[in-house]
Amino acid sequence: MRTDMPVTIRRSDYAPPAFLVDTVDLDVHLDPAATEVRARLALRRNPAAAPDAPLLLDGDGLTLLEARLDGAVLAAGRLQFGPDGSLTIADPPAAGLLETTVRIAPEKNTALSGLYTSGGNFYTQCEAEGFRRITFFPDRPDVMSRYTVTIHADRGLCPVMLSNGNPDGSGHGEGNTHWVRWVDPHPKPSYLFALVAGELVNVHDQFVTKSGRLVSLNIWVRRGDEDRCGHAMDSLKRSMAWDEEVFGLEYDLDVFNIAAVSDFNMGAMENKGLNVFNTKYVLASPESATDGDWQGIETVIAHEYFHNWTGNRVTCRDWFQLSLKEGLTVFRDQEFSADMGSRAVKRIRDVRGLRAAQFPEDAGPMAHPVRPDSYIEIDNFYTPTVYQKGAEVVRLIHTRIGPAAFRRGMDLYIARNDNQAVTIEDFVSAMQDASGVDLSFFMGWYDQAGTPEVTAEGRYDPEARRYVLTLRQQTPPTPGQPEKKPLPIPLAMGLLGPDGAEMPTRLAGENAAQADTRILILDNAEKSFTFEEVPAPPVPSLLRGFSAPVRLKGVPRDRLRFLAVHDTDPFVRWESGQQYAASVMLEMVAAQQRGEALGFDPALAEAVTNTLAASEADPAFAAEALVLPGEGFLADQMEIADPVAIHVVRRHLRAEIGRRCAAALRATYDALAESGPYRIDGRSIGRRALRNACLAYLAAAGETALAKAQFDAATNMTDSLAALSLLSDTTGPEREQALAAFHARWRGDDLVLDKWFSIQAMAARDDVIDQVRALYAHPDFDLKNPNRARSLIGAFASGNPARFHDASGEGYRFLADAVIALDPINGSIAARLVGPLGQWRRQSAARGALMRRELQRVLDTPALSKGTFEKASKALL
Ligand code: B3K
Ligand code: ZN
Repeated sequence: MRTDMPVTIRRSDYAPPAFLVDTVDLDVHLDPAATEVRARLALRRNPAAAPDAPLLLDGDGLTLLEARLDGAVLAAGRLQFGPDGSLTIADPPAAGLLETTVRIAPEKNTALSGLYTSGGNFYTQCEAEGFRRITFFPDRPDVMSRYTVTIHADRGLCPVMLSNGNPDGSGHGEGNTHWVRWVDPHPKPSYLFALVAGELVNVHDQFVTKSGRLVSLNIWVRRGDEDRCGHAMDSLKRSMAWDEEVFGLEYDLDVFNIAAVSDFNMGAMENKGLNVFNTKYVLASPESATDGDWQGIETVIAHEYFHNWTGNRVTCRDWFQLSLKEGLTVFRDQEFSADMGSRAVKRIRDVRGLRAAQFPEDAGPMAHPVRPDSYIEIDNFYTPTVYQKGAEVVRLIHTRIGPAAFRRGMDLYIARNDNQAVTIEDFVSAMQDASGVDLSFFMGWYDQAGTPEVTAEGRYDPEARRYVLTLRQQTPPTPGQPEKKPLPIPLAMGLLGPDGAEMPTRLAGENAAQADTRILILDNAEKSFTFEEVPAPPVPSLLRGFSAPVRLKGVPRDRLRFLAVHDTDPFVRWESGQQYAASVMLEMVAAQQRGEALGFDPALAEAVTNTLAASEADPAFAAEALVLPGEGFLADQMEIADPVAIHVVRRHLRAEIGRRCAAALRATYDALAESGPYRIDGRSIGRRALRNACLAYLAAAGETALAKAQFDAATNMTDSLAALSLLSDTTGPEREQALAAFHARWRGDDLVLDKWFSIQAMAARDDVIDQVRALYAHPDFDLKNPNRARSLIGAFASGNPARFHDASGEGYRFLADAVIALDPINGSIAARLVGPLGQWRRQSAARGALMRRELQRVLDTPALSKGTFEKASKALL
């Protein structure tokens, strides 16, 4: 158990920095065991801060070799070291030049925060608080400085040396060393600092901005990976063009570098002019990457590029404002991907993702507002709530004020706040001022946690030809927020006639009817809307396009069936089908719990047949519609989840549908067989998704041989992996043959090997826990590599609910063992893995007790990182 109690940081305690740093001059002498960093900081007192505030420089694990102030060595008496590694300088002048030299050991840095080595090369990760692991500095985003960075290293060890900004000279040094200088003309917070050096090769291209700036684009990878960068480069160029066209935002340096690294804590990082990427989001070839991987690359490349304006030029005042950059940038990358492919399918996927990750978070022990009030470890708040729900809140504003006003609001936001560190209020007020719409009430979405539940009730008066729609909202309590206020909920909606046709709508008091979707604003606990001149009893279609991150409850099944067929909005058609299936499945789960036989609702088979018959028009949409609601989605609808019963029901239905619809499934499967070269356009991706959805049903009905045949013949990773994951659920010899063949073929490719681990961790077999333990001891398993750790531990705990929640508690024990082993190596990844154990309140009493026992065991571990401490202790509250 930790003996010191980690400090809680509160938003209400914000105080401006005591000192500002106008310029930073770094000299970095790279050495894996002993790197020296000399920093020259031009400091001055911040006129906005208290005049006697101390000069505190953050630091973490630094060995100070020397400190000088305006050229004079600082005596030891003026240096005070804090228990956290920080440095306070006594009697600071109002302004001065502070020079420090520190020593660090990149090769010992397994946390992958600060400067570290991977495969002999050097990389950095500074967001949120990694810069303090490189040099002493006021490491907070509201200190923005201009950086000049000179890197020195052995020529053989580091032929390539990169940092932020533009290159500004290079030369020979002593012995076999050389140096390179980089100057970033734009002021930036320390979290955007980056340095990459080592043996790297670049794939080069260029882009001319709309005002004529020639930008050199480079993707830096290990030799041998050059031929897998084409899609990333193409995505980058499309992102640059899109941001100019849609938001008028142009790139602002002469070079844009991306470096790919295989040891990386998350997806990618938007460092100014030098993005660092997990190889997972750069490298792709048809043989080795799935369609999902291709789409992920496009999204992440765009996301990091878009941060150049939303995040870098306009940054966050403090880490509570994280969603200011993340929610907005996710919104921007979602819009970009929607424009690149099918908007409807993109929306469906985003909503699926939000519900799979954010809804449970909002209903669990770590529930927090999009703008949190407090944290122990900020790393724990890079969450689906800050990112995905944050993007939904930006979308609400977009829906409320319309696209034209939103664009004016973005222009105003950037014009007012360029080169500044600002708050969420600054964003909302720009949107308000540009639109003339009062958005003060919308701030509630940033400050209140929990998912609002919305219900609707309609009454039709045939005499008066009037329809009254009453909407109600209510948000369940979350930790620390027992009372909830109503929020402004924009509800996109329409009315359908009995024939399924869209009816024009006219609200009481309006002069003219509106032909299509309109927005109602539910801004009270309850509000009624009266529609006039409604010729027949209407069917309301609500929450079109998922216009707000809420749970729409209580829509009767007959209406869901009607909407699934007739609605004009593709999202509502998909959603209604899913909600219908979910309602049937939850009833079956209850039957299963009572020990009754599992029946079958023929409407589900009918829906599959109808979807297949109409699939030619939009195969990607059909594929989304065919997939039954996921196990996590169903669990999230239950007060007390029953992961095993849910799994049994879903499996039963898949097999049953596979049998009943076998002919149609097989016909579609055969018709979609691909001939010709592999293509990754939207239609080809949709066709593969639909074909693999058919295969999944057929395999569930026992057609293992078909899956094996596809596996053997596959020429792309999408088809190969789809077949392998179906085989991995089975027990026959084909399974072992396929897994062995896959391993033999791909053992030299880390990204593909991750998939091999994940598939086995997520398999629907009774002996999965034993297999997962065996894989943990496999020679190819490496706890130090975050991708590999996630591919086994994360995939099992989050992707295999029925086995993770095995009644024996073995799944929980495995997870806790892994967290305890990983915590001293990489506390950030360990803390992330704790999540699934925190959901104990939504499990049965028996499971809950086992989960709590493991959380307690984690918490009792000596010297636990503060991130893991925060996750485990909050989960136990
Ligand atoms: N800003 C980074 C995430 C940093 C996470 C630090 N624990 C990537 C992104 O959101 O673009
Ligand atoms: Zn981001």
